[in-house]
Amino acid sequence: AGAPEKKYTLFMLMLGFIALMVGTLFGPLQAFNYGGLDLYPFLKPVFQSYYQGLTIHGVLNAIIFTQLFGQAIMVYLPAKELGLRPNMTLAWVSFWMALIGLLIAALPLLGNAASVLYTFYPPLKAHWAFYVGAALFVLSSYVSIYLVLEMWSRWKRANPGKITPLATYMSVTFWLMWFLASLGLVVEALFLIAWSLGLVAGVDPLLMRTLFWYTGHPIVYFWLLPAYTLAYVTLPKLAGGKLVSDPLSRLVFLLFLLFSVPVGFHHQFADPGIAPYWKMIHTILTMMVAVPSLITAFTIAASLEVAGRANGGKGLLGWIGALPWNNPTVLAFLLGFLAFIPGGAGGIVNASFNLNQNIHNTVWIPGHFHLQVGTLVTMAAMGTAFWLIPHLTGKPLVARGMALASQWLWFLGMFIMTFSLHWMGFLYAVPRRSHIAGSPIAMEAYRESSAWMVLNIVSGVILLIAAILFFYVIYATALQSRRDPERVMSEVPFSEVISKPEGSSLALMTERVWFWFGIAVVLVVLAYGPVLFQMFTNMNPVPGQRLW
Ligand code: HAS
Repeated sequence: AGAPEKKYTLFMLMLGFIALMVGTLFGPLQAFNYGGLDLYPFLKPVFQSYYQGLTIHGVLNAIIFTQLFGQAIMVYLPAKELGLRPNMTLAWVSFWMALIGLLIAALPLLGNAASVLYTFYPPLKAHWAFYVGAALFVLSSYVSIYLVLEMWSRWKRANPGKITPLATYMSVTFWLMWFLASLGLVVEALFLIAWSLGLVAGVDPLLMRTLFWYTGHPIVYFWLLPAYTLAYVTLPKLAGGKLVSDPLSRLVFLLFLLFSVPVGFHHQFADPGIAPYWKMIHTILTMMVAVPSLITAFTIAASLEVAGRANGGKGLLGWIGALPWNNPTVLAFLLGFLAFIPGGAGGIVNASFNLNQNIHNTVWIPGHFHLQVGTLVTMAAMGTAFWLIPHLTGKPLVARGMALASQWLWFLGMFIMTFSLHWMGFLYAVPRRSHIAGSPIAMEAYRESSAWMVLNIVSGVILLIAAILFFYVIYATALQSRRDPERVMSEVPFSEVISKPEGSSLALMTERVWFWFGIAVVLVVLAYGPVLFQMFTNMNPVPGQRLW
């Protein structure tokens, strides 16, 4: 594999994909549940319940896979762009912390002692090993933050006055955003560990939920931004074109740094104990954080148009057909972004204080986030694996046709599933996270809407086939003995840009990263400070309910 950072990136990436594979296999079981088909009784005694399966599905896919993908991509891209090697000792420390944390958390998950879902709301109480393992896993990302900031400052010292190259800028703002965003989870973890070990008698559920959502919304941008980074810095080139504007792309990441965090109350519109005006402030800030995605829609679509026209596409829409749909990486991004349009629109419905009443805690919500993280983010990772694994190993992609089929099927399966979930949540208020066979309320809502819910079974089967094809392709690629450096990309396909950062006042303004980070901190203090102060001073601890 050559350079040591390649080996590190491959290990992080593959560990992430193993987590995704195990987590994904539980997906069809959730989909079948909403189709009225409960397969969990057949999995006993290995897996005990729908809730155990749902916890494994959510934790592995949404928390483990996404973070590992970020730790692979958002360290490797700046290293290649700057031509610098990260501190390899610390890079491996981060890998081992993630792996050991994952294994510690996996034991109670597999033993049904942590079936608390990926939101782990008290008073549900998991075994302490779950919280300790998860904390160690998350802390490994702090090492990644250091790796990137250290490379960046090394580059800055050698290049005084120059504008940070784009992928590195995206990576630096991404990791700073995550540092600020993760603090809620870190504080919550301290409470939960003490509580699960019996060191404190109880914890306050509202405070825990608030700390959780402090991190829980920006974490979705922590999942999203590696996909956006790849879309900005590699997709235009892979599609045969150029990125239209470097400064505008930087602005997007700066806006995410500013607005990702102070928005968490939009998950708590239905919670008592938070005054409505605070919820309204978070609604407005949430609308602000949609802006960088709207800019992304423009910049990526315009860059794709440049590519399509360079490939010979003519007329108003002819460039779309001229894009390389037969390149599995490009295909994955195109389909992922198409899904992101209704997903983003649904997000704006969720964020609208009053509309939220209609869809909160219904299956509309998993419909929303399977378009976002389940489709765009996952497809960006899958699509990138098709060139990145060959690039890292020197082994060419096998079964290209299967790679293409996996992406079409994944998109189709997610489309059918999310369509029916949105419909069912919106029109029939089918509750989310409900074991249909075990919940009379869910059963009643389900009966009214059963024709739609059957689509979930169809989608579960399609997604299972898509997953088998995808995992076959990547493991067959990585594990083959044939190396053929001629047939793999030897360099990261960084895109050229049309509008450059040099001489741009916008680019100069965004370059003052620490100043903007300071503003982001101030915004968070204003949007959260008074409420958190009140919650900490009026704690109302409850003992909790052990689940094992
Ligand atoms: Fe969300 C709940 C609001 C984005 C994930 N969200 C969730 C949950 C998850 C999640 C996991 O305000 C459930 C948590 C739980 O378990 O309870 N979300 C938003 C808003 C956005 C948003 C306003 N969410 C995401 C992303 C996620 C994600 C991204 C994962 C990666 N979300 C909410 C709210 C809730 C919520 C409430 C709580 C609801 C409740 O009551 O519980 C925005 O950031 C969305 C902005 C996006 C856009 C779309 C732009 C379109 C683009 C595509 C361009 C297309 C191109 C294609 C270029 C405005 C960029 C060209 C193609 C060719 C072929 C030419």
